[in-house]
Amino acid sequence: MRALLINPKSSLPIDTRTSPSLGLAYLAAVSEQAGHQIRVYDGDVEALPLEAALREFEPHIVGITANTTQITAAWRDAAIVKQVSDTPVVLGGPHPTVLPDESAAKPFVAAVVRSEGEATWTEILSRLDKAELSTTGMSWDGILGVTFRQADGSVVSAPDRPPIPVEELDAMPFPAWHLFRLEQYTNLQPAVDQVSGHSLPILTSRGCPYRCTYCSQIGPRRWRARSTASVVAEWRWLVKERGAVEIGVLDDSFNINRQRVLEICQALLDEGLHHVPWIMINGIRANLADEELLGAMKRAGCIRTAFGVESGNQAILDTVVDKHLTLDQVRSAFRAARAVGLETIGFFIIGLPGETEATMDDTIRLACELDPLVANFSIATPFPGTQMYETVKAQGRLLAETWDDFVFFEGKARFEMPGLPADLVERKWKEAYRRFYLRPKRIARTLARKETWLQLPRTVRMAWRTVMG
Ligand code: B12
Repeated sequence: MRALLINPKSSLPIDTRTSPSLGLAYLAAVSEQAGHQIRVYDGDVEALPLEAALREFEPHIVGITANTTQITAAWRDAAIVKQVSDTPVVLGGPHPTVLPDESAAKPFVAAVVRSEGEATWTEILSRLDKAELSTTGMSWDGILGVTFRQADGSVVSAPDRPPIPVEELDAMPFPAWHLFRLEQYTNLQPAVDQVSGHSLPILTSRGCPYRCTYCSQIGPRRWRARSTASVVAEWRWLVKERGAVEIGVLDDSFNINRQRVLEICQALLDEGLHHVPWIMINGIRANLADEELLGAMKRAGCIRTAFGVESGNQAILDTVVDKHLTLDQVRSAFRAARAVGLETIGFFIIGLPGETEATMDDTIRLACELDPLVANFSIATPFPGTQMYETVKAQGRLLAETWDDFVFFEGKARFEMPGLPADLVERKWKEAYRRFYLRPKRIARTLARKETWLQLPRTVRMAWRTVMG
């Protein structure tokens, strides 16, 4: 059967062409393995309008991925599918996972797939095949992990599908990058890297044992890791077969098992793959990083690591973020990264529930003290599926009016709490960027990097928007 997988066009004020969707690449790979024909339509890079792609490919089913900022666009695309034909549309990804009923109730959505989608999606394709490609002859009943609308209009959810068992992760096919127009993407961190060639992501483990309050809980808590052999086989394939000149590790928590990281690094060295630079897209745990581990990463080709610091105030980290991290651990991880010559990115959040001007100042001061290559300050955004969302709904006031407003790049606070007005947060967020990036030492460092000059138009545009906007 023919299935079309869509990443809806983003309306964010950032470049979302940094990375092709790994979720869709996995869904495409398992569908192809099951004998289906797949077309991937990434709205961010496609030249062809969706209607034309639908007429050209004539899919029997359409799957759309969406996080919160994409959900309105996903509904728009689903409605377009319905205008063109009667093809069933299935939604999946973080937003439908945390709020499945909302999407399943839409007349243009046939079903929602919650959480990890590979097995559920292939089961849907196989049922549709058996029903001779007609949803009227097909039952959604009993497909684990699915939420759908019944004939009487009520929405029901089948029980959750158990996560892919750890021992089966290695058997997964590699992501189907051949279905993506890879030349249309930038690279994974275009603000700081100048890469000519494909820069591709890899997922070496799934899940996260921590439960930080700002993070959407879209999957099981249990951390499941692929074996070193499987990770390195994909790494080799990305470099040798898919032409990757840079690799970005996308794991939520890459360094939960120290021994595994050391083994992966040793294997990359043994295979001569350390000549291809790699970076961490998500923060690794600072409490589990030391000089030995970071040194091994550096020797294995890692050029840059990120750390989720979030706040410079210990009480906020403990009681608001539930981060299980001390500021001493943060300082020591950054020191260790510097000692082994790794570049760093620090992720910080401004305006968490319970913050005051003083705690936000602590965060800005800590960022300046740690002095990473990139300090990324987000305005706290209560995405659905997070504990922060529940806290704000119970004790504060959401200012976002639509799901499209759930972005922090525009310098707008999306909620207020008693004692934490939006204008204070917005002011501190701008101040954070100004105080961090406009230090003389910092300006000198930025000017000394060749990438700054190669990326000049982009850097000026971003700096202008942040500082003046
Ligand atoms: C990489 C990444 C990005 C990249 C996106 C690259 C890309 N094109 O995918 C960038 C940096 C651009 C990004 C940006 C943002 N991101 Co982001 N990102 C991630 C991250 C770290 C990994 C995503 C990933 O590849 N996962 C691995 C794949 C295998 O999983 P997956 O995509 O979820 O897909 C699986 C299932 O969801 C499901 N599935 C997904 N789609 C579909 C579709 C169908 C039909 C079916 C059946 C199943 C299905 O099956 C897949 C395979 O198991 C996640 C964290 C995480 N753990 O997922 C956050 C995450 C997705 N991001 C998040 C957020 C909030 C954002 C931003 C909104 C941030 C902001 N403030 O603006 C922006 C929005 C960007 C946009 N396009 O609109 C949240 C989403 C929360 C929510 N409620 O929506 C997450 C979950 C982080 C978190 N835990 O809070 N992000």
